[in-house]
Amino acid sequence: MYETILYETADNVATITLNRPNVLNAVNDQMLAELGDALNNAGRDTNVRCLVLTGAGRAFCAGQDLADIQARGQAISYAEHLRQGYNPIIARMRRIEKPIIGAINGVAAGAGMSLALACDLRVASEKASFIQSFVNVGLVQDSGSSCLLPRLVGYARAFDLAVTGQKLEAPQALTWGLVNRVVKPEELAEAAHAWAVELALQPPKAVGLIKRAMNRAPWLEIEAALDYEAQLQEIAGRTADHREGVAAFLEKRKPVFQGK
Ligand code: T3D
Repeated sequence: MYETILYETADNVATITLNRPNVLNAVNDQMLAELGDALNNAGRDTNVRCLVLTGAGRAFCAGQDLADIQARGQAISYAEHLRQGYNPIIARMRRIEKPIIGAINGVAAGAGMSLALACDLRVASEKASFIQSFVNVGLVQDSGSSCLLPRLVGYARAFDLAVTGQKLEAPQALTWGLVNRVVKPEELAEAAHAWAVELALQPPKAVGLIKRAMNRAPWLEIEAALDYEAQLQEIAGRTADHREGVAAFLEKRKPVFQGK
């Protein structure tokens, strides 16, 4: 049983809800532990083919709980806190071979924005916004923002957001390619779930390998990227789902992918 998050599964989709609404779902150590555990569960569960990450109440996530920072003082180093707490979660989100949709229901600030960026896809409420709040409290970007944000919006926009700590509203985030879709607040949960169900019907192995390839390819020379694609295609090409996809096409019917 979790106390700081909710974890629900339906229709081959696991929905994780950050659930400390009184503090805009600010992240404390218990939430880090529970989120890590939930991601591991979703990763292991073969019935889960897609994840949705969202927030309870009016915010997605306000980043690290600043009251906790003040209370802990210098008792733990910032580097260790990140290495033990946030970094494994962001790495897990990027490595888990299932799509993660961020359903961004409100403000995503600091490490909360990093969590949103670590999703594969983002659908945002019209009320959502994004803030690289780190600089506003005299800190630097962490939890992957320095890496993930420029890849989504380009260096100049990412740098501007990072050094000013200004709010990026959902419509602008859509124009910049930071979110895929913007919907009315009351439609967000259903839109995210419907999208996740759609993705869950895709061949899971192929989807997972696509995520693996797209995580790695940006750091490779073209020859290495081509070879990596060939390696992954060898794996995908041996799946029953590949044979089902080809058969369904030739028989003019919809494929049913079993994840095998
Ligand atoms: O080692 C390490 O852990 C380092 C890691 C650092 C990672 C980080 O994430 S650093 C950045 C931390 N986050 C922030 O600096 C954001 C702080 N919050 C805000 O700037 C604002 O709350 C928002 C812009 C996100 C939203 O503003 P607004 O006006 O809509 O709401 P509010 O009134 O400021 O907040 C509502 C309540 O949530 C309020 O509590 P109250 O007065 O009703 O009792 C506020 O204190 C609380 N809250 C919001 N964010 C946090 C928080 N409490 C603790 N920590 C927060 N991050």
